Amino acid sequence: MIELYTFPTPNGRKISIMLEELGIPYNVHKIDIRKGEQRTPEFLAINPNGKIPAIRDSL
Ligand SMILES: N[C@@H](CCC(=O)N[C@@H](CS)C(=O)NCC(=O)O)C(=O)O
Repeated sequence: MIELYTFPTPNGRKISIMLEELGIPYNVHKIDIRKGEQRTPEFLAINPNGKIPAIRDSL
Protein backbone atom coordinates (compact mmCIF):
# COMPACT_ATOMS: atom_id res chain seq x y z
CA MET A 1 0.00 0.00 0.00
CA ILE A 2 1.18 3.50 -0.84
CA GLU A 3 1.44 5.86 2.12
CA LEU A 4 1.08 9.52 1.14
CA TYR A 5 2.33 12.23 3.50
CA THR A 6 0.93 15.54 2.45
CA PHE A 7 -0.89 18.79 3.21
CA PRO A 8 -3.45 20.64 1.04
CA THR A 9 -1.08 22.97 -0.82
CA PRO A 10 -0.81 22.98 -4.64
CA ASN A 11 2.33 20.80 -4.44
CA GLY A 12 0.67 18.62 -1.84
CA ARG A 13 -2.30 17.91 -4.10
CA LYS A 14 -0.22 16.81 -7.10
CA ILE A 15 0.46 13.30 -5.84
CA SER A 16 -3.16 12.77 -4.81
CA ILE A 17 -4.22 13.73 -8.33
CA MET A 18 -1.69 11.31 -9.86
CA LEU A 19 -2.71 8.41 -7.59
CA GLU A 20 -6.41 9.06 -8.24
CA GLU A 21 -5.83 9.18 -12.01
CA LEU A 22 -3.86 5.90 -11.85
CA GLY A 23 -6.48 4.27 -9.63
CA ILE A 24 -3.83 3.22 -7.11
CA PRO A 25 -5.12 2.78 -3.53
CA TYR A 26 -3.30 4.78 -0.86
CA ASN A 27 -3.49 5.97 2.73
CA VAL A 28 -3.18 9.69 3.50
CA HIS A 29 -1.21 11.04 6.45
CA LYS A 30 -1.58 14.76 7.11
CA ILE A 31 1.68 16.61 7.74
CA ASP A 32 0.71 20.09 8.95
CA ILE A 33 3.51 22.28 7.61
CA ARG A 34 2.01 25.28 9.46
CA LYS A 35 2.81 23.47 12.74
CA GLY A 36 6.28 22.37 11.59
CA GLU A 37 5.37 18.68 11.41
CA GLN A 38 7.63 18.35 8.34
CA ARG A 39 10.62 18.80 10.65
CA THR A 40 9.82 16.02 13.14
CA PRO A 41 12.30 13.12 13.33
CA GLU A 42 9.52 10.76 12.21
CA PHE A 43 8.85 12.70 9.02
CA LEU A 44 12.55 13.41 8.31
CA ALA A 45 13.11 9.63 8.41
CA ILE A 46 10.63 9.41 5.50
CA ASN A 47 11.84 12.48 3.61
CA PRO A 48 15.16 13.94 4.77
CA ASN A 49 14.58 17.20 2.86
CA GLY A 50 11.62 17.93 5.13
CA LYS A 51 9.10 18.78 2.44
CA ILE A 52 5.71 17.43 1.51
CA PRO A 53 4.51 15.63 -0.50
CA ALA A 54 6.30 12.33 0.15
CA ILE A 55 5.23 8.79 -0.59
CA ARG A 56 6.35 5.48 0.86
CA ASP A 57 5.45 2.00 -0.34
CA SER A 58 4.72 -0.04 2.78
CA LEU A 59 4.52 -3.27 0.61
N1 LIG B 1 8.56 19.84 -5.80
C1 LIG B 1 9.09 20.05 -4.49
C2 LIG B 1 8.16 20.92 -3.72
C3 LIG B 1 7.94 20.57 -2.30
C4 LIG B 1 7.60 21.78 -1.45
O1 LIG B 1 8.10 22.89 -1.71
N2 LIG B 1 6.78 21.57 -0.43
C5 LIG B 1 6.43 22.63 0.48
C6 LIG B 1 4.91 22.80 0.56
S1 LIG B 1 4.21 23.19 -1.01
C7 LIG B 1 6.91 22.27 1.88
O2 LIG B 1 6.93 21.13 2.26
N3 LIG B 1 7.28 23.31 2.63
C8 LIG B 1 7.66 23.13 4.01
C9 LIG B 1 9.07 23.56 4.28
O3 LIG B 1 9.83 23.86 3.32
O4 LIG B 1 9.43 23.59 5.46
C10 LIG B 1 9.40 18.72 -3.83
O5 LIG B 1 8.56 17.80 -3.92
O6 LIG B 1 10.47 18.57 -3.25
